[in-house]
Amino acid sequence: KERGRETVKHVPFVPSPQGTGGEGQGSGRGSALFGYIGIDTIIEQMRKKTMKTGFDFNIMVVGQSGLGKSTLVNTLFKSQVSRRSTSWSRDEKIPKTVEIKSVSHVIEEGGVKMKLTVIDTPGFGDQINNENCWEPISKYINEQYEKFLKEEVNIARKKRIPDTRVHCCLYFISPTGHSLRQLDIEFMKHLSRVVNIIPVIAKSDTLTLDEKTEFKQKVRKELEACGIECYPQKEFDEDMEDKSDNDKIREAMPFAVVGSDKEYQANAKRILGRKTPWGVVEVENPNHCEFSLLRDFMIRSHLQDLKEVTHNIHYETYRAKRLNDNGGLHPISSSGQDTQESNL
Ligand SMILES: Nc1nc2c(ncn2[C@@H]2O[C@H](COP(=O)(O)OP(=O)(O)OP(=O)(O)O)[C@@H](O)[C@H]2O)c(=O)[nH]1
Ligand SMILES: [Mg+2]
Repeated sequence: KERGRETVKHVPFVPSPQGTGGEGQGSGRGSALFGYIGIDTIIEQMRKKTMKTGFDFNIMVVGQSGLGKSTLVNTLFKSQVSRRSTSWSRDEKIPKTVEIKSVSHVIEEGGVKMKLTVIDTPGFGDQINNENCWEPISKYINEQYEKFLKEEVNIARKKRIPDTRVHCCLYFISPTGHSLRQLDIEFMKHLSRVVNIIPVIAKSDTLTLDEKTEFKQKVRKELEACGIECYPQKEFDEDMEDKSDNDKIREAMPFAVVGSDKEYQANAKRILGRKTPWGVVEVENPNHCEFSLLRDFMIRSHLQDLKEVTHNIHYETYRAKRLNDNGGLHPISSSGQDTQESNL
């Protein structure tokens, strides 16, 4: 148990993962040659602040009706965060235009509160003529940047600007096994520069293993041929470590996912799955599908980065352009010329 201790010089505490306690640490134990300063407590300080304030995460789902968007979001966050359209009456007409609906929930885990907003886009790609159906979505995304900018350039701005900007857009590709449709390409072409797009292959339990591998490869090639860069974008890798981590993700994209909100019993454990005549597809089993890869990547390793890229790249691009044109914006007070302060 004590292995590795003998070389520890200045690593006096490990923040408790349970989110409790934390007091009285940072002193004493294992001091360095000239004594412990306590720089590393910044992590603990930040943790406490985040625990107090919580954070926003806004995720948008786009894809044709019935591809399992609502189901997947519910699977990701293990709850009924996204309403299933089955609650709509059967004879309700297909909406004429792309509607944008957002639902917010506060989810808490280990004392950390996340205000999750799921932005659904029913009607996308459901028309006979789907030309330009990316437009209302692009408009919505830009409106959120505009809202944020308006707050930011206010002379008396809020200490914490409400963040409604879309941090992540999950794009659902139909599991055809053929190739991307024009609609998919158009959407990603127009939006990959304004928002972080993560493409996924929907309902991948409908593909055989070979079909899945082949389809994934094909999609990657097509995206490359069209010059579409999804998240994580190569140009924003910060160092070699980032690059090698992200290369692995880029090579594995688009994740072939399966969603479900039904629980089953497997080896004395409750699991989310889809029951078929030949067995249960276990959503979180990496041998069955890539749901857990997506979840680990999107939430457990890159959630903060998704927020940062949104703020530092996408929003910044919008902001620079907007302030350059200065169309419609009130002149900025001289003292507040540079408002480039991080709000993350
Ligand atoms: N085979 C399979 N079926 C799925 C999967 N995910 C969802 N479904 C089923 O597909 C149907 C549609 O799922 P939804 O989650 O409502 O799809 P949606 O994309 O939100 O549909 P709209 O809200 O109408 O745009 C439901 O019957 C789901 O049970 C999946 O991964 N594999
Ligand atoms: Mg839905």
